[in-house]
Amino acid sequence: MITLHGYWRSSAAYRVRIALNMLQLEHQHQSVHLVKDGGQQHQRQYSELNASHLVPTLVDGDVVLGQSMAIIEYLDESYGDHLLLPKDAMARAHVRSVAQDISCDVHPVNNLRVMQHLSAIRDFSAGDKSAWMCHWMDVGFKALEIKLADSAGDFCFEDKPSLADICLIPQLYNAHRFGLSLAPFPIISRIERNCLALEAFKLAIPENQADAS
Ligand SMILES: N[C@@H](CCC(=O)N[C@@H](CS)C(=O)NCC(=O)O)C(=O)O
Repeated sequence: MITLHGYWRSSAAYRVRIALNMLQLEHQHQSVHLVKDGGQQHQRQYSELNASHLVPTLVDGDVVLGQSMAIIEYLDESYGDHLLLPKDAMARAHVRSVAQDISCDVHPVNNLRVMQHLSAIRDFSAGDKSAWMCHWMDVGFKALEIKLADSAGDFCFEDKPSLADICLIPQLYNAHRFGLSLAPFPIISRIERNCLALEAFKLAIPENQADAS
């Protein structure tokens, strides 16, 4: 049985949940509460699985894997026959390019540990944190809206959901959570509506997870 160690509000874990659902893989969840007890990601039980102290971690038999993008590609290649990433090298590179606009350029600067460090060294208030996060999401979405004008249909790439959509939707969840207006992003908003109409995406919504509080 595949086990996903994650947290309901983790956008990186949210990506993997969508992928597991799209691939229709039987799996179970193990909650790692990122705030309780000083952050369970720092406890030995979990850090022995993931030396980075970050969720998610996937356990599939002998395979123990961190990093959501690596996990999703592993699942897709092992079980999905390239359902989530195109077989064609150029098309695959374009999907990865959009996915990495979010996973490499937006998400890391808004991570919990970055926010905690800013609070520690600069006395960031809750309002400062929201403004910081919205700034980086806005920068990322502005670029994405332009890129997607060339590629999007119902989804980021034509009419088939891919790794790009899997990264976009959790980032949009954070945008709503922290109050970023999506009005300037009609293409992104259309893709969001289409993704959230799909069962695989609906099941993965943070509030639908057992550890949601
Ligand atoms: N690049 C990693 C990022 C993982 C990551 O940043 N996870 C966050 C939650 S979305 C986390 O565990 N944060 C805990 C912390 O900052 O202490 C991935 O894609 O898996």
